[in-house]
Amino acid sequence: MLIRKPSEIPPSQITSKSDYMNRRKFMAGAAALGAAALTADRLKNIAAPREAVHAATKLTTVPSKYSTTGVTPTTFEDITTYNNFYEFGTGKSDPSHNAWRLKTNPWTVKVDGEVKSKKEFDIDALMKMHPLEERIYRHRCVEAWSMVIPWVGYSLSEFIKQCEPLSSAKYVQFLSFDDPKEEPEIFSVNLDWPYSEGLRMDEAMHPLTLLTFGLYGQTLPNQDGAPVRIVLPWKYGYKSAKSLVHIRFVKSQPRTTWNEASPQMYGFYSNVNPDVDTVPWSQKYERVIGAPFWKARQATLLFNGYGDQVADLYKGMNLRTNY
Ligand SMILES: Nc1nc2c(c(=O)[nH]1)N[C@H]1C(S)=C(S)[C@@H](COP(=O)(O)O)O[C@H]1N2
Ligand SMILES: [Mo]
Repeated sequence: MLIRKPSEIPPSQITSKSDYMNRRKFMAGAAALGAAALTADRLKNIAAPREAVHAATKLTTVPSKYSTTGVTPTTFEDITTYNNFYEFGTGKSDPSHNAWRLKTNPWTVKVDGEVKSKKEFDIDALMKMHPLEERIYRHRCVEAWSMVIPWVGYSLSEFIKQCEPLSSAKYVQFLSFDDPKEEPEIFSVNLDWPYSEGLRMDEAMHPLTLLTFGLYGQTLPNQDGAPVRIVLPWKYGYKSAKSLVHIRFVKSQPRTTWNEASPQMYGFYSNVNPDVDTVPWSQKYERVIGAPFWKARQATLLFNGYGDQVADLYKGMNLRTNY
């Protein structure tokens, strides 16, 4: 893990004012006492020997036909220090400072709902269920910035088969770990925890939907959602829930965190679409993290460029009303 002094954080990684303004309203007016405790805690965290806590493990991968070619991955540094993981604070560098507290071993993922029988999967068993692939995907946040990330994982569909869902399962719900003992910053964010996301069954079964265990050939850094998360390259980043502990197969559309917080802004589908603005953000362009300024502004692509593979999922649907 990286340890950096605040002075070493380049300006590009400091939360821009608009990012801050737009999500600020979800922050509770934390009581002064709580805020002070949090600051003291943060100072403690900066002093902690993080490498000792989370030594990354190298992962063996096979190439994948689903990997995006012709794109240069964002640096490991940017991918692991410019994060959204509100359980560890809302600043872009907060997760890299705070997520060392998360204990990722032992770890189990519980599966229930509309399945033949309830199951629990140990993280080591999960990682061995199918050969791990390297999948280079474009990653697009609703805050109109983008990265290219070499993830490691396998298609979620492989896992879903092992879960033996019933025909009554129409949606899949993903729930993240939430425990203030390991995520004290969670208290300062006024969202309905645990973080919840959901997909229609056919979206979850799509081969591009990745059950993700690593990036850059090693286990996920905590701030990127260790030890297991979802990655969906054609949707805004918030659909990709991190640090999963519970997967439910359900009959109807599950609650999703950002939709619940602001339904006008964040729809259930959240497919990347340059023509549907996420008021107050325009989605016409994106800012490429780490790119020189003359290349940093890039036109947004419908389905983030994955239309050839995923457009069929939405055939006949109005993408404006089903945003
Ligand atoms: N549990 C949880 N999952 C989450 C989030 C979060 O705050 N909590 N943020 C989401 C958002 S907005 C984005 S853009 C991606 C960021 O993933 P990254 O930090 O690995 O780039 O994670 C998503 N998954
Ligand atoms: Mo995001």
